[in-house]
Amino acid sequence: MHGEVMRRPFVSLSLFGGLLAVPMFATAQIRLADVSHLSVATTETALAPVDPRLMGAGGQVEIIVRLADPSLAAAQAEDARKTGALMERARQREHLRALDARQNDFMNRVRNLGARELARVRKAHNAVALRVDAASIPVIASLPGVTAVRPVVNYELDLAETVPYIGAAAVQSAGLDGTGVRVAVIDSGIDYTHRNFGGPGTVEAYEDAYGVATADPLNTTRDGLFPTAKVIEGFDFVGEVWPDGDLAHDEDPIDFGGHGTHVADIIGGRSSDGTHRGVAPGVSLLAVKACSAVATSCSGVALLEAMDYVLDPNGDGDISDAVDVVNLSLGSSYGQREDDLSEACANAVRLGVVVVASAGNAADRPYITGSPASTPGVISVAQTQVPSAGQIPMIINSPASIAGSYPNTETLDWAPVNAAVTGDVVHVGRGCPGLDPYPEGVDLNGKIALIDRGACAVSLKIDRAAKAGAAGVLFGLVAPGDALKFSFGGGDTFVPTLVIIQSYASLIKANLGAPVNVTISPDNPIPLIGSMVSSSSRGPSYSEDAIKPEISAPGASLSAEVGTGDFETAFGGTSGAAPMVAGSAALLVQAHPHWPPALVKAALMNNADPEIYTSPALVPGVLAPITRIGAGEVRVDRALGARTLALGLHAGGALSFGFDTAAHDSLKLQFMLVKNLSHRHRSYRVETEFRYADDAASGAVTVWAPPVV
Ligand SMILES: [Ca+2]
Ligand SMILES: [Ca+2]
Ligand SMILES: [Ca+2]
Repeated sequence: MHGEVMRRPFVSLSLFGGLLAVPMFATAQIRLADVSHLSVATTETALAPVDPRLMGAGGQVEIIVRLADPSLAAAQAEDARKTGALMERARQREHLRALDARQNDFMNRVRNLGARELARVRKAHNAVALRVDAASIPVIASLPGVTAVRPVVNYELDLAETVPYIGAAAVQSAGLDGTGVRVAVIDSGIDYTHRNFGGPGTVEAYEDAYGVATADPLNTTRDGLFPTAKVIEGFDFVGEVWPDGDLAHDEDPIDFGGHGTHVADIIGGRSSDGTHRGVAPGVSLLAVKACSAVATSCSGVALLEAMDYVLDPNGDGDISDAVDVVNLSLGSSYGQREDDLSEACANAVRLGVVVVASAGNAADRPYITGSPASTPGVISVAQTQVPSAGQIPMIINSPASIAGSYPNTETLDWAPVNAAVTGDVVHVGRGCPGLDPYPEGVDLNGKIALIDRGACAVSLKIDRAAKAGAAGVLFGLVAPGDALKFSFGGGDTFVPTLVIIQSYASLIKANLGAPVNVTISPDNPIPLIGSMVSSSSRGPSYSEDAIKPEISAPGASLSAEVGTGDFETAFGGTSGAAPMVAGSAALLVQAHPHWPPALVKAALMNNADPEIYTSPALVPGVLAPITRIGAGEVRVDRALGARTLALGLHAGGALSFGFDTAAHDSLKLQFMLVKNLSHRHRSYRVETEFRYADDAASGAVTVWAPPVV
């Protein structure tokens, strides 16, 4: 036993003394965690949609160009579905030859642009993969027959990264994959036609199941396409209209918004070709739709219906068929026990269902962590960085008086720093197109534009500066606080951009006479492995003063993108972290089908990695507070190897001593259960230590524990 639970008491008794003034209202509407990074390609121009991730790209890039003609699967899907007959082999070959000829025509055009063919596909998808100069993308998007231009997926950032990192690959190769375990995903539905759920993996298959618009009746009926071998049941408690209209029930929980599809894939995806695996690729999934198809909200009514449903999926009034694990990647900030969904979750846990919920994306603010994650028996999940993450600092080259590396920055997915740029800084003010004329005589050619936050979409400001010739952009905040991300709000021309904090912007402005020469470079980022994502919500829980979140996992896994057939995009926030833990729980349930949820939770918490840092870029070497990461980052392989478990008996797993005013001496006593899973006698020496040296030095808290158990 590592003894983490015993040597990490909640010792910050006085730290929270002044913090009860935190507003204790919860927002009225349950909301999905932030999905603003899931930007959508524009469609109002004559150009084919260009994925926003390609905007602002420079140099050689790898793209996939989707072509208009139906792929072989699409060409016969309609016939096959209506007649039950596939094309004859000769006709299939003829169709492939026709597609090949069109692809040849297309390639002849783009070779003139210097494009190099990487691959072409015609059966599940009609597309060509190219390596091309980014400057050619608008031309390619305007060619006849092109329907979409997207980046080639970078597999260094996908589940092949996060699944091994948390130990799940080792568990899978040892023979455990969640087979026989049923996991309910209460979310926006699941796109069960996607390749990563063993579906046909074509846009056409999705359209057969969902239709082509939210008003299409196909998304209310099963059409013989649902359930599937992977997504074995489900229900839609929301319909496609809410919150713009009434909730509506239907029997087809197919996803449109995309959130639930990502979550389900991270938990238990397994592609038909075997190349893509979630944490527990053998699980059976239930798609329980309680969140809007057209907004990021989840209905409080539908969520309760969903919780009823997961306890009795066959609706016969007998809950012996309750699911094994429930994932809720959603929440409401400042979660409290006076919450219907939290109560429903508590009842499910009591029945024996493992419930996993995201802690929230409301950042490092004490008590802000949301419900239902704040429910004692629920496993609350914080978000840590994926192993490959890195932070790009702003480098000031001159003047010498301020030269150096400035790490408090953020990058923007739609204006990525994909090449190094160096230049003198020109301050253009707020810079809103049509609202804020640039200062007289400004020349941005080859320069780095410093733009102030405010008044209009960040992307429109960057678009304007890029079109004026700027080589890069520093986007300066105008109020104190850490750097933050901004979502895409229009525009089509982008250059490498860093968001910088107010003090950096002020420093530059004060030295502009010099001039100030700056480099923005993707080379040598500060590694962020083993650290918090700044947006992950902090605990403790409001109602119980208990340790929440309780565990963490890397978010931002590359995972299934709804309605695309076989595409994947990065999915982050604690919404992406919770399913890593839900999948891990499923592996434990398979190994130990009789364990109550408290033991599953204890195994995960006892064996997590506590060496997680706050921010290697901003405060190197400072461990993250327990109220941000709980027991640490999940390691499911270690959890499965546990021979002894230790769990607190009062606060849902951890040993939490709660809040105290520290105005007088007080003594707090808590008990924990130590469970020997082996058939041998074991004894452990118990040691206590403080997480921070200044806590130990203050002498404010004395911890006693039995020396041996
Ligand atoms: Ca349908
Ligand atoms: Ca539906
Ligand atoms: Ca039943």
